[in-house]
Amino acid sequence: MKLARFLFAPLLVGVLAAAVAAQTFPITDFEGFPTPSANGSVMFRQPSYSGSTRTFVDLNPPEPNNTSQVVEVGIAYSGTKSSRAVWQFLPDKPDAWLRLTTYTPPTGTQLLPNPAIAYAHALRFKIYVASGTPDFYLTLGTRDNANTAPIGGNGGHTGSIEWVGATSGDPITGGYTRPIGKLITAKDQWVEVVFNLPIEPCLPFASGTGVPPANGVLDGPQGTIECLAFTPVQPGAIGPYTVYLDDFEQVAVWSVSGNVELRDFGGDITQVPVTVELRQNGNVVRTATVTPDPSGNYVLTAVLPGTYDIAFKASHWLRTVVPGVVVDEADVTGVNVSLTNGDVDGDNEVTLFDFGALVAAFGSVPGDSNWNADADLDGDAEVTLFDFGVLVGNFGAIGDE
Ligand SMILES: [Ca+2]
Ligand SMILES: [Ca+2]
Ligand SMILES: [Ca+2]
Ligand SMILES: [Ca+2]
Repeated sequence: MKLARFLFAPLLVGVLAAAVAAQTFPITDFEGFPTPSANGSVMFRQPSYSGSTRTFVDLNPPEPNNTSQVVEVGIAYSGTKSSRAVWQFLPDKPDAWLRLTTYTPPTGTQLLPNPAIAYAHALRFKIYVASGTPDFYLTLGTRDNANTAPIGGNGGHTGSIEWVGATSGDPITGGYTRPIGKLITAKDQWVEVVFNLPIEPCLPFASGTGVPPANGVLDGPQGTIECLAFTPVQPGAIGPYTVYLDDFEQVAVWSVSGNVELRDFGGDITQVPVTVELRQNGNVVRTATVTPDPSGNYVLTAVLPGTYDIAFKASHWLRTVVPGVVVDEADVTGVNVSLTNGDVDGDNEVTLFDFGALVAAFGSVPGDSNWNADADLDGDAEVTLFDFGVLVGNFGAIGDE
C-alpha cells in the first residue's frame, strides 16, 4: 500500500452541518468559569501579551479593547458562555498580525493554561466574528513538545512552535511569521474551524527556539495549543476585531479504505494515481490522491466524522461516486469501486474526441513524438488495436458527475 501526495482544501472552514456520532475529547466549553473572567486569565492571555505581535496592538481604545476573557453576553455556541477577544491594530502597520497566546508564567494563576492536544486527532472549535471585524486568516500555533498531559491538561510552554494550517507566511530566518491559515470571512454567525492535525499543512514558526527546532512537522505524539494567530487578509486592517470562541475539543479521525478496480488494464496499477474527492452537500471538502497497492487496495487516512459522497477518478478512467459513506466512530472499509476505461482526454466521457486522440497516438510507443500515455488504455506501453477495442467497448459511457 502506497499513499501518494495529499491535496486538501486548507482554507476551508465548514458551515455547521448535521453531525454524525463521533468520538470526542472535550477541552472546554467555557461554561465552568466565572464571568466576566479577569482579562487574560482563562486559556488565552490578553491580545497584547505576545512579545512578537504586541507592537502592532493599539492600547488606547477603552475596554473591551485588548481583552480576552470569558463572557456571558448572549453570544455562545454552547450554553451561555464563550471566550471573547477584542483588539485593534495601530495604523500604518502593514505587517500587523496577532498571536493570541496561551501561557502560564511560573507564578501565574491562569486557568486552562497551555492545553495539550494529541496529534492523532483533529482539533475543532467554533468561532463567531462580529460584523465590522476585518477578514483574517486563522492559524494554530502548537508547541511541539511531546508532553504527556491528558487532552486539555497543562502541556507546558516549552518546545518549538509549528504553524498548523499555514500554507504560506512571511519568511523569517528558520521559519515564518504572519502565517496564512484558514480564511475566516463569516460574520455574526458561528462557524466551525477544524485543524485536522494528521494531515494539516504545517510551517515552522522559527528554528532554534525549541528542542528540537521547529521543522514544519508535527513530531508529536502531542503538543499544546500555544496560540491562535490572526493575520489580516488586507494587510494592516486596523479593526477593531471582535472574536468569540467556544467548544474547543478534539475529535477522532478515521480511515476509509477499499478496492479500486481499474478495468481493462494490464499495466502496473501502483503507478496510477487515483484522485479521491470527499464531498458534502455538493461541496468538495477534501481532495486526496491515493495510489492502489498491487491488488487495488487503497487507504485514505484521517477522515473527519461525517457523511460523504466519495468520488474516484483516474486519468483515462471515468469517475465513479460512492454516495452516503458514513464515517462516525470507526475506520470504514469496503468502499470499493470499479472504474470504466476509455477516457483518453480526461473529460469524464468516452466520445469521438477520445477516438480522435487515440487515432493521433496510434502505433506510438514511449518516446515517440505522438506518444500519449492516456491513449494506452490497456497499459502495455503501445497504442494498438487492443486500445481501440477498449474504447469501442465503452463508447458512449459517461462518468458520474
Ligand atoms: Ca459555551
Ligand atoms: Ca516539529
Ligand atoms: Ca473523454
Ligand atoms: Ca496499449
